[in-house]
Amino acid sequence: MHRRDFLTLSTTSLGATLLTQCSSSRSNPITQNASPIATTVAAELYQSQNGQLDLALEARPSVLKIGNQSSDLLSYSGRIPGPRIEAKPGDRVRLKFRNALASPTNLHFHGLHIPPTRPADNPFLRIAPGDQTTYEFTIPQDHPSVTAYYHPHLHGYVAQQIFGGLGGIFVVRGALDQIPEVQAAQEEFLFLKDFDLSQNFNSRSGHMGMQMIGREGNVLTINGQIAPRIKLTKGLLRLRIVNASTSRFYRLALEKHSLYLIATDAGAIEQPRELSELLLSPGERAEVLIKADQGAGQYRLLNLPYERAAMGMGRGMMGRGMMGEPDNRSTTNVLATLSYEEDVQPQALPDKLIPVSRLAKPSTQRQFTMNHGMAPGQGMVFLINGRPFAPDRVDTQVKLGSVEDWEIINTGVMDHPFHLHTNRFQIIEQNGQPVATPMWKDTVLVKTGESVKIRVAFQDYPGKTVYHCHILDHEDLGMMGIIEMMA
Ligand SMILES: [Cu+2]
Repeated sequence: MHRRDFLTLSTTSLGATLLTQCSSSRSNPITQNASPIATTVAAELYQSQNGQLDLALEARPSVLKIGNQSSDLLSYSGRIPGPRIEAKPGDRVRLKFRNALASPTNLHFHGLHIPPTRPADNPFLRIAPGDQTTYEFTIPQDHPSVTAYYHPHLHGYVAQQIFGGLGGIFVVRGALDQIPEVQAAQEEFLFLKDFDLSQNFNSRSGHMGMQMIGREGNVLTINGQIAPRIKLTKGLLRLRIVNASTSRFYRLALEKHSLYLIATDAGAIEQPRELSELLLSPGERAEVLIKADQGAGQYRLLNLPYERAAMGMGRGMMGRGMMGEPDNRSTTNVLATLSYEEDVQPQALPDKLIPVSRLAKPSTQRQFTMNHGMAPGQGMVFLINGRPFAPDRVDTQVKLGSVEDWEIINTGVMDHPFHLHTNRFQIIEQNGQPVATPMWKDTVLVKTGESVKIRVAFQDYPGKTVYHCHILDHEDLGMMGIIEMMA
């Protein structure tokens, strides 16, 4: 029962048989972008020492190689993905940030429960080209273990800057990392990002049609590499996966292996759940364990087809397909190859993970309807409750300490992943059906024509922040609202 609830929520409800079908089906050719070039390379790592983490980060234009092709990209300190940042509850983080881009920018710490105000996670901060600022915050003592994601968040520039390459992983280590079976696993990070290397940088924003559907690139990477090989030296693999793409969805499956989900965006679940596939929309993260129990061999990590717009919509009205872009709708891609040899012995899964507390009954119910419309002189705009984003308007006021239920309804023709900053939430209902498995999320996919009810406890931090669609072209085109948390 619980398992079924979960599967309908986080996957496209297709069974394990799909794996063999898509490997052999002619209408679903598997494309491999290039021959595998390397094993995964860990991103440069900044770890806290004695409760303090000091680092400098610069957003800058960079010529970097993706596969064999050098390209004009954007990076944090010359790296794609940006340096991996790791801290622990109680740590003080001080991040000196410089903007060497040609456009204004800022940083959002997606998945961290820290103040939404300056100098922490303020999405309204505008750092002009050439300027610098210091971000400074403390990871709360009770912060969960998470795989968080830092990226630019200045309205109007987000999609282009993320599509250019900006983004990195921010890990908070804690109780989940100390579970013996999890600790004994081989840990790998998968930072999923698509690129358009075919044109010069400034023309890559795509025509308006691509922005409407949400721009996608035809080069798929993991940690900046095309089809990397991951060699297992242990019998249990822990994958910490971030969808860091601007718009692309990933529907992941590993040949012959189940994925055992252990954590969603904003924390661990209570016990591992077996999945045949995992759907991640932009901004979502997940952690899965994989048992090396299928015999020595090579197994492909696949990205299965997924349609994120109502039938025909992407091809006709929005101009996708006219671009000649390979898309997710009919193609299975090989994202990586996992391999292990005979001497790798399967290791046990943990029985129990971390309790997920049930939130109190809500004092307030709200509805948020996501749709799109035409605005005079602007063309298509993306709307929440009929309004596009306005920087000077507070859309939603909540009281700190209260619990609220939000029903998010998608009446448009495209899927929209809904993200709330600062406070994580639980999914209570999907299309009117209760969701029995408690899990912590900060981004939830609301498919076209569907509705999701989430429950949020507003904790700790007063101030203004935002909620928005995490297809970042949609966010830039207006699908964002301002929330003020009142002390
Ligand atoms: Cu959207």
